[in-house]
Amino acid sequence: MLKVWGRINSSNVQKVLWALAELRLPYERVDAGLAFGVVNDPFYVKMNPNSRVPTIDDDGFVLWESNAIVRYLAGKHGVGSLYPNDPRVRADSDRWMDWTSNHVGPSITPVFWGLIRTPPEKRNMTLIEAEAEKLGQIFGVLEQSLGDKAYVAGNDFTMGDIVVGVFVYRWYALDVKRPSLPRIEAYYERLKQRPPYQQHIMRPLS
Ligand SMILES: N[C@@H](CCC(=O)N[C@@H](CS)C(=O)NCC(=O)O)C(=O)O
Repeated sequence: MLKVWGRINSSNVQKVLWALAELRLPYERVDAGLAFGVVNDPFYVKMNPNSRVPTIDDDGFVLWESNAIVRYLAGKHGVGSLYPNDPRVRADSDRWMDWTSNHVGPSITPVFWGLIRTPPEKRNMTLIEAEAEKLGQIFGVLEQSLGDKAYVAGNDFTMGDIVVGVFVYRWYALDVKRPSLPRIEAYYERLKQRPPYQQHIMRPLS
């Protein structure tokens, strides 16, 4: 059975768990990372020399990098749904995955760590507020692109929505100033209707 290593409060692990749930695939999960340790154990480093989560083992095929894992699972089990048949729609979906890594991730990480994993007296509020403001501008790009589409790559839910959706939840769950972005708000409401999103993503931040 497919095995996943990673703690459930990691955004990168959550992407994988959400994809597995959308695809209705059975799996076994092992807690790893931060307080759970494991990531520096020799057997783990052999699988994932970055000592990060998530890692999967699919019948002997070991893979790390959450976006690559989502693409792999979608390509193996979700052709025509999570993994669009049309190369252009697929590339569009894929592009939003890279967009989160290159644009959203670098700004949301210091905000998340500052507000959720740093005691109030040690928080660098100047940095947190500056990055939160940048996030408003970054999500403005998604707002414009959504137009009248229901999802990032069109009117169907695809793999790109999994990766973007994890960060949309975090952005709304963090206590920061946000500009009004009605298309993203409607998109977020749409995602909230999905049971796998409720189960794996809409969790208290920790
Ligand atoms: N680019 C990697 C990043 C992996 C990563 O940094 N994961 C974090 C959790 S979100 C981690 O392993 N942190 C250290 C730990 O949990 O011990 C991916 O997308 O899988």
